Order: sequence, then structure tokens, then C-alpha cells
Amino acid sequence: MQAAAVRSEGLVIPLIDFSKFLNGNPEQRRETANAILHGFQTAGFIYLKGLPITSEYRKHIFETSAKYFRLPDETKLSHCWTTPQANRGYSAPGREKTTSLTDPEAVKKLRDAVPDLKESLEIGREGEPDHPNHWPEEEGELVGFKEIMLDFHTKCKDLHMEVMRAIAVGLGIDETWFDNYTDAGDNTLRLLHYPEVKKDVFAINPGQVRAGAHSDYGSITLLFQDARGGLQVQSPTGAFIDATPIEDTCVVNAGDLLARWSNDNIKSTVHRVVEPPSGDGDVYPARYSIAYFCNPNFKSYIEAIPGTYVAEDDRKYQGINSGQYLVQRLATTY
Ligand code: FYU
Ligand code: NI
Repeated sequence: MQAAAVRSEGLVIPLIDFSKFLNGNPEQRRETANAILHGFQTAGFIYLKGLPITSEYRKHIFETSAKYFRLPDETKLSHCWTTPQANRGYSAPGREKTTSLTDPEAVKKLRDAVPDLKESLEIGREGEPDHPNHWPEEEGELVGFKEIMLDFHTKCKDLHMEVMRAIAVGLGIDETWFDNYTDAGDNTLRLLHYPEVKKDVFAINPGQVRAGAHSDYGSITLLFQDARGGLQVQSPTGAFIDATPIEDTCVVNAGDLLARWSNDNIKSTVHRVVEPPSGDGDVYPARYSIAYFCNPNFKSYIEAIPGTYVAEDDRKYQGINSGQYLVQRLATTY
């Protein structure tokens, strides 16, 4: 039986060894692909282990990320996030409010009442003339920052392509079917810091969270989390269930555009970040995580994947341009 990372209230999130897809024999590849697709069709979430990312490398990325957030506020604000089209740069606590709401007034009200308790730096594909990344000065602790983050961006881009290949195998279409949709690397690396916070902030404000309930926008998200905890995934009963960190794994979830692309064959599941299960004294310690938001190439036109519908009128959605879709989604939360 497939190992589970989470099993509660009808939510079963499988724990899958991805090295069996990357390096296994044809049968292992097929079985692993099927397990991955099944996880996305049921929970919308999977945990992957056996990734081509060593724990030393991962530790280095997290340490480098923490160094960034130790910069003075005014320095970070000089890298600030500007527009949904660029989707790059620094967002101070309170800037973005993740939510399922779409009405701008309602989002504003929610943001003012219970701002998300996080700060982030978004790093996009390097070399886009209209949308440069906002890099910190390479001095002091941050020497080498750009190089390591771009290297990680590339590793995650490759991982996106491999996970989409696994989905293709699971769906029974050509293994490389998605390659032309994933090779541009129009993805966003987001470094996240949830600062240490007094416990009574959560007690005083009902509805206070570190990141509001939402589903992701693109194809898939690769989430690397530290050992702190706080990520929760919504179960079929509506309850939010802890997606407890497991060392050297990556949590992967399907986004809304992949759900739409697959004619709702794959699920994009709501999740949020709340205070961790524990903490010393009267504070919850800081949490660091790194999300890599993957998107189909921005120039791609996204309409139902072959095999996810039979008759023409089984198609539930209009085709849509990937880049336009993302911009429209980002415009509601900032
Ligand atoms: N930013 N994609 C997402 C997201 C934020 O899915 C992105 O680029 C969700 O919080
Ligand atoms: Ni998310």
C-alpha cells in the first residue's frame, strides 16, 4: 500500500519516492506516475521524497533566505514588489492577503482586519528585459545570493517538468506532452518568512492566520518547509488538517490552472498557514518556507488536455492564455 504523509477526515496525502520515477525501471516509473496522478486527483496534494536536492543544498538555500530577511526594513523595501505583470520583489507584512475572495473591497477589508503575518521575496525567470528581478546588494552575508537562488530556480524548473511528465504518464498521454508548456520556466520562486509572533495575537483576533485560506493559481507548487509546522490542507469534510513537515520532502500541490486544464480531473485544494502546534513561552517561533509557483509558459493557450474529455461538450472551460490568467489572479490579492 502507498505510504501516507497525512490521513485524516477523508484527506489522504500520499508520500511518494520520486527517485523511482526519475531513475526506476519502466514498471517503477509507471507505478510512481500513477500514484502521483492519484494523489492529485484525490487530495490535490502529495509529498515527494527522493528528490535530486540534497539536504545540504536545501539547508544552504534556507540559510541564505534567512540572511535576506535579516536585512533592514528600508533595504528590503527598496526591492519592493510592484505589479502583477512583474510579480517580482519584496512584499512586507500586510502587503498580500491570500484569500479565496475575489471582490477587491472584501479583500481589502479582510486584509485590514487580519493581515497575513508574513514577508516574502519573489524571484522570477532571470533575463526578462521588461521585468528584472530585484536583487539585494552582494555584500556581507549576501555575497552569492543571486547565484544560489538562480541555481535553485533552475533545479525547481527541472523538477516541475519531471512532475508534469509523471502526470502525463499517469494520464496515458505522451510522456513529453507537457514539455512545450513547461520549458520556458515562467515560474516564481518565493522565499517566505513568518516572523516570530506573540501567542495572544491569535487569541485576540479571531480569524488571525499566518497566511489566509486559498488555492494556488498555476500548474503546481513545490513547497519546501522547515520543521515548524502550521500548513493546513482542507479535507473533503471542510476541516483544516495539519500537513506536518517531514524532513527532506517537498509538498507538491496542484493549482487552479492545472485543475482547469485537466477539466477538473485534478484537484486544486484550499490550504492556509496558521500558528504552529507548539511554541515556548508566550511566542510562536519564526517559520521559514520556500514556495516555487509553477505556471504553464506564459504564452501558452490552456484548454482541456487530451484524454480528460470525450465529447466536445464535456469540456467545462473556455481556453485561456496562461500569462493573462496569472496576472488576473495576482491582481485580486495585492
Ligand atoms: N503567487 N502563484 C500562486 C500564489 C501566489 O499560486 C503566485 O505566483 C498563491 O499564493
Ligand atoms: Ni498556496
